[in-house]
Amino acid sequence: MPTIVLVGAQWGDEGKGKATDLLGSSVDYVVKFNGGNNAGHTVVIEKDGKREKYALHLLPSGILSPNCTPVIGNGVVVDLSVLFEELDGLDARGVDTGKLLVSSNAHVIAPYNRTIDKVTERFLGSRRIGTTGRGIGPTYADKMNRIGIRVQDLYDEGILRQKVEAALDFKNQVLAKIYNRRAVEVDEVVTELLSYAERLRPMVVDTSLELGRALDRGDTVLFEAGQATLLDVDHGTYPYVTSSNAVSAGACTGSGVPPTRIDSVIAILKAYTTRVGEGPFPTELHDDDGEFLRKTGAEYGTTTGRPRRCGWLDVVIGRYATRINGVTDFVITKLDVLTGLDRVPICVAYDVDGVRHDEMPMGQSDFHHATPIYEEMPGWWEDITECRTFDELPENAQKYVLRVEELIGARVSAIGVGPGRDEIIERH
Ligand code: 2SA
Ligand code: GDP
Ligand code: MG
Repeated sequence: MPTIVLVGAQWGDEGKGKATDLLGSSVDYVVKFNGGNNAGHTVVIEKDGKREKYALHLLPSGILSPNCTPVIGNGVVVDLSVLFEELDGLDARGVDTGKLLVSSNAHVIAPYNRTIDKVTERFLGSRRIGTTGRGIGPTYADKMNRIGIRVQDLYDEGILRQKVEAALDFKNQVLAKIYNRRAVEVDEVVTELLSYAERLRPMVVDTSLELGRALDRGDTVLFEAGQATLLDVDHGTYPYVTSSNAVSAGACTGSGVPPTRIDSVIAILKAYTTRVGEGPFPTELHDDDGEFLRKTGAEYGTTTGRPRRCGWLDVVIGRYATRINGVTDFVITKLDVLTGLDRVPICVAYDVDGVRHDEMPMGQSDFHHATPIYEEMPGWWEDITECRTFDELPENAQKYVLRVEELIGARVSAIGVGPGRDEIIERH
């Protein structure tokens, strides 16, 4: 398949980084098309018999594959200090980062937007979103308000200054009057942004044109989503979402590659559910089972270290992800984490005020008090991390996967049984 979009099916941290890394070795380009350094993708690679862990935030996970060109598309918001920090970190570990391309249309996270993200969350108190505090929302808000700073603006100091002035005109009043903060100096911001320009210059291209030409040549392109379906600003649990389009359609707007050129969509589905930040979560567990999933699955934020909220698998969400993303294949990850449970519940529908809902309720308030209706599957106790074929899995683990496949309505073509690159079962 020349073009594949890879998305998260739930609330993120499904293991997209590992899946992208796996596919990265067989594609020519990996494109990040949404979000920024709010993402945290962990990739575990075996090197000289030792396990090495990489946590990627802003860079596409494909950067770890030597033959692949990583691309930051126009839909991404770029914190330039983080970009160079991450590049330096990888360079120091011997990863070749020289192929990275950055869209001239991508927006830049200005330092004041990090401040605004953090103070807004504090100001909201109990109504906070639980953002990562990286300035993502305010930067996308500036983009939509048409007062954003783009990568190309760094190459015209006059324009850059005008844009920073326009953005700060209003923000300084908000910072002073509402948040009781000192005004941000235009000069300070312009100087900081210009300090990155020279190092960035060789990476800056028209990435839509580059990708269009690559596809004309017959090259293969993988689009890697940050965050996930239920964190999508249009299709997620608004307002408890991120500020970008994390569903498969976002790959087109976020890269300039049209829908007619997309061939397949792979969704990554964790064998249970997690969420970081605030917002509704029908299958959330506040008991020993929840603690078991958090401990066994090491469910702590890759970017912020926050403990992730944990719960059973919800296939109402799985089916929703199939429909919204047009999923052609699923990868179920972290099946190994469910080993050792007597029974494994799957949420198959919701009860909302005595009414059964097989689909996501139309209204957000209904979703907030949806009670899961569970179907219980028998558990397994055997260690499955060494399994490499479906048939090697214990019978009950096979049954779990087959039942999930049936309920979500799309094929499960791979199953993760551990964090390592090779800890995967492919089904042909
Ligand atoms: P933001 O910062 O504006 O995008 O936050 C808005 C909501 O989106 C959620 N969000 C995430 N959820 C899961 N994983 C993310 N990445 C990191 C990870 C998170 C971390 O891989 O673990 O380290 O805490 C991510 N990024 C954004 C966020 O929790 C808000 O609910
Ligand atoms: P992403 O944001 O979707 O890329 O996911 P994260 O990297 O934030 O979180 C997924 C975590 O699960 C990482 O620590 C991965 O190393 C780990 N992981 C991925 N697949 C598997 C798997 O099949 N089993 C186990 N035990 N861990 C996995
Ligand atoms: Mg993550």
